[in-house]
Amino acid sequence: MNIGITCYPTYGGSGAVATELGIALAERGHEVHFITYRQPFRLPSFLPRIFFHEVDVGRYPLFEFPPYDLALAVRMHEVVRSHNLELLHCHYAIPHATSAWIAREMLREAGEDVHVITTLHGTDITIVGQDPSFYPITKFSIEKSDRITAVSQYLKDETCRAFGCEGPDVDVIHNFIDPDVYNRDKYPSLLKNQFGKSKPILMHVSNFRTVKRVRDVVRVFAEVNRELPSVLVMIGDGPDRPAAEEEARILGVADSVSFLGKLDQIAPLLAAADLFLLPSQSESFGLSALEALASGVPVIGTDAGGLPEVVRDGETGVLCAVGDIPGMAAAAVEILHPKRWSEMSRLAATDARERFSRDAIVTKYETLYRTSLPAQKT
Ligand code: GMT
Repeated sequence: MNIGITCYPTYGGSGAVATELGIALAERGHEVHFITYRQPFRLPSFLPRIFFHEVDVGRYPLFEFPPYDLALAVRMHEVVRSHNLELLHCHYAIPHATSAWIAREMLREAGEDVHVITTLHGTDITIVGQDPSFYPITKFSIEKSDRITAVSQYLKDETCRAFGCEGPDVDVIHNFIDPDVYNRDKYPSLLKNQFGKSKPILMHVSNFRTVKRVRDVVRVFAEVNRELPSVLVMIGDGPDRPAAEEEARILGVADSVSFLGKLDQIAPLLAAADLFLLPSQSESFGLSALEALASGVPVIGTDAGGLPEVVRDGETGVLCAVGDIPGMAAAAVEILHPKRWSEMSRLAATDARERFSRDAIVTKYETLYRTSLPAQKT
């Protein structure tokens, strides 16, 4: 198949999933065209059967807000025609699914067509999509897609609750990991060399948005550190990073907290972590938690959204109520007992591989494509 993929190309789980899906599809012989404003961050410079089409939003003095959505629709339309794409797979509804609808309408005017599949990832449904300024266009774009997938059962239910289920059925296709990449045994322990082997390493990876509650990460760490001297490694960047840094200073733990900023290769760092902290307000799936589990890192998180579908509470991690700092800290200390940690770490890596391995999940997308395309196109 010739497949177009549109995603947010910078940091974020939806871009990571879209890119890794594209890479896996190309490995299976499909031709994959990424259509977006920048080269996706997990895409290496060259891979066979993968192409990148940059969306350029020209500047014009009148455009205080350059219309990316329209430029994207025009590029989609052009790439579909010039590369005979059979389907456009949009990751994150806004504005990608809307642009795809425009591109498809333009094609239909000329008697041509393309299939539009939209994968819902999270705040496109739970926050931004429900904002009154976006709600009607989000609902419209979902209903106009040929097929919809959601990355968790929670997100599917939330989509039906908030937007109704009048559009196409929503298929749940969970996120996935490459078990060869997220493998604890594969990497030298760079962080242990830096911080010493005796102190447990707690880790958080995110884009530091409010929904991630990064202050809570530092608060949980401060309580753990009082009982069990440890270090906290914070990876990523975003609007709430200054708040997290301030919290570390206020709580007197700044010397034990390292903010590493945005990094592309997370697997070698996860391989050195002892615990992963994800105290999010809401998390449709929690790809970073899955990557941690696959790396043998138990997760302390919240029982919010789709996280309970990823973390087996009490077995591969512990999930507490949002904001329950003492509960999360107590669970962390308990898990860090060597015997308990070894059991959980082993189970986390096994469970992640059994339920969320790349091959099985990519096959689900492939099957979805094949069953949803008109017969002559498969
Ligand atoms: O929806 C977002 O806020 C952005 C998105 C992203 O690009 O990181 O995150 C969502 O999609 C990920 C990939 O499917 C999920 O693992 C994250 O849980 C989800 N984020 C939220 O629900 C907050």
